[in-house]
Amino acid sequence: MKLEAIELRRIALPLVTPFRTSFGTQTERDILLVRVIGPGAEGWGECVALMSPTYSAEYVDGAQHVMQSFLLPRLFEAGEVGAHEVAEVLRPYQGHRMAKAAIEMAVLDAELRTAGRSWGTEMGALADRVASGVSVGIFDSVPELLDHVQGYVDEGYVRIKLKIEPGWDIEPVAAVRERFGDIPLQVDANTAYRLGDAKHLAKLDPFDLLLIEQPLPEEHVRAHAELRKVVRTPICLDESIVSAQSCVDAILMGAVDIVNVKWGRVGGYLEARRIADICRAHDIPVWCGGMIETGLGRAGNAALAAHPAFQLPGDISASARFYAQDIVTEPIVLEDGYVRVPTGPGLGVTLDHAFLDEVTIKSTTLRP
Ligand code: NPG
Repeated sequence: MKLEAIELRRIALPLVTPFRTSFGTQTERDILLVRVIGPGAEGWGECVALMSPTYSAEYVDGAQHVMQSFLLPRLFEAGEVGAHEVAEVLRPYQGHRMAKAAIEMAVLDAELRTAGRSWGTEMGALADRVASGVSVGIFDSVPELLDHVQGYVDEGYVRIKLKIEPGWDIEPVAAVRERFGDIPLQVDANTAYRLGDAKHLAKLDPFDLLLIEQPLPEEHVRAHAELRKVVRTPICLDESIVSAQSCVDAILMGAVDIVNVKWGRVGGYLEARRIADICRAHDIPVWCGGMIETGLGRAGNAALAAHPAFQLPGDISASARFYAQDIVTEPIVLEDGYVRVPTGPGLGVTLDHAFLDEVTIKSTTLRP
């Protein structure tokens, strides 16, 4: 499409409850939305970078800066750009995958809306609904954790993921197993351990977890291969998989049993789909991660997770898990433990413009 203008809009959304992980506690999201405008076409994307560079090197102010100073001027210069060309056009600039992903998402949304095609069609979706798991943060005490897990189980989530870190691992997992029986359960360490903790992590084996997600740091891919020799629980990589290439490398290195696919982390939904295809060819199960997206990203994630490579429930919880009100008019809801895959053109959701204006902090529009 020909890009006539791109709006960068920052919104602030409070979380319904603080979300504590080994990389910090989130109480609100400061989200950068990207709106592309072309002749008779409009599309929206969202940038999943957090306020500080704690999950990965990216952060929201940095994402906006790199977009304004480098990515968007280059995109405008390119003239006519299709969604499948965005990554190639932006390739001269290293990294900044979440920023690039948001731009590609907006262009793809505009393109699919114009063509009357759904996100699911683009992602290779075969299912019309996907199993919904919930990610549960770290708490000060086990009874507090159990209360929260009980709430999510009552809501119907089909899988529970517990955030862990040194000092908060075996005991909470044991307590959740004891109280909730054989509910599908997995843990996420967000890089909080080292290979020297292998024997300690093996103490999780008796709890029959679906997986341990990213126990070791992002660049410690080979160390995950070593860890797999000591720990029986399947090892899942999140932070380490930043592209289709790094996914292939991790598989061939024997470092991974299961892959968490996050579109923002890997530079976009199109790369996420390539990773799903690669994993399917290698018989590596995948599941869809979440980055506390608004209804835009949640809709895209539901469609991505309907691709046949996705064999485990994703972190695709209802909008209400994090937000009292979503910015789309059809918030993602839980129906018997599942989330419906949108079928309308593009992302298949409509923005609630009145609410969007209410939560907007600032907006800048750039033109070629
Ligand atoms: O359901 O959207 C969700 C959140 C799932 O735990 C979740 N995401 O490490 O996977 C993660 C974590 C995360 C959130 C990572 C925000 C980065 C940003």
